[in-house]
Amino acid sequence: MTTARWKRRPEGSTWGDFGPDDQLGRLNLLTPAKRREAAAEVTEGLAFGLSLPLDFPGEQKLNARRGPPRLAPTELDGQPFMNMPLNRLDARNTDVICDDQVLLALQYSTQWDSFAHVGSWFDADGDGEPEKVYYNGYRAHEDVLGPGDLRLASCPCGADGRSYALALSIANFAASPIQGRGVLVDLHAHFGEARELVGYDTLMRVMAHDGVHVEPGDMLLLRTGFSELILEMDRRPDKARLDASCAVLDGRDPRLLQWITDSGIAALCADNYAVEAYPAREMDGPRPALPLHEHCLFKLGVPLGELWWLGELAAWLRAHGRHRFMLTAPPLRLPGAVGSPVTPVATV
Ligand code: UVW
Repeated sequence: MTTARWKRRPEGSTWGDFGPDDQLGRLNLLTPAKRREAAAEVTEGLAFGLSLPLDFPGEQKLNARRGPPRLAPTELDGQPFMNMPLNRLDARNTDVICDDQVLLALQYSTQWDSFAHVGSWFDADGDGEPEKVYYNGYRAHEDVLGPGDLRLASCPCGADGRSYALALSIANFAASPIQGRGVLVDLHAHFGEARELVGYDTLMRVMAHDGVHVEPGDMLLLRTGFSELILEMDRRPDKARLDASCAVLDGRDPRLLQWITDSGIAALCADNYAVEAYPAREMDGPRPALPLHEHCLFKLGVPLGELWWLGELAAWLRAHGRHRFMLTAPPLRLPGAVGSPVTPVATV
């Protein structure tokens, strides 16, 4: 198969399988039938919020590029609208108004990664030269724009914009909202706070022990205990301790990556920093720094959720001998954005 965008697709990828212009990847498996299966998991009517407060982890230590949210009032004519009596506009007004804005690194806390988050150098047009491409062959500088790209001036962000994903933006995951069946694997229950590099064998052993079954179109959630540690640290993260704590997937394990392909999961989420160990295990030669990100975001079209808060849900599921629930987790419908905070809700 070839499309207008690519002649070659990466080995093991799903490019084109969901259509030549697909931007949803495995989220296409969140069908009405799948949502009915998810709804059948709702027997108690209990809802669990799966987000950290968005000013956690705190400081700028987990990722030096991403700072905590900065709130400020909106302003008009130099007047900040915080506790603003509207009688300043009209003496008869009795209202008092607060109205704010935020500078927010979209992947600072509980988040989704879109397929525009991680691409790769790959020879998609088959001319022997690799180019920078993303899922389904969408192109850097043409479909995913950054500072200096000429198309920025004519895109919906306008002349002041400095980045904009014309394709593969996170807004797609809100327009076709992420909702389906979630399945939780509780790695923390097996490893506690010990740093454990989880490959295929370990994941299969834990799932078999706990009787967890995953079907195509399910969204897989991994509880490692990492975001519980973050909460304990109360916005003063101890990076060295976090780096040495809790289970994390081994993105360099080819059998694990193949299982992600074969299982048909629609999304992969964890309560830790990057789902996979970062830095990944050393390996010679050209290779992705983030192999699981490459496999999921670039090749398969499987969104990654990170820094989710799963402690309470995991405790309830364990106490009730369950693993499945309905998961509703649309990101912000923010056109052009690469990532997004999310307030996922699990309903049991
Ligand atoms: C890393 O940066 C390691 O992961 P992410 O960007 O997905 O948080």
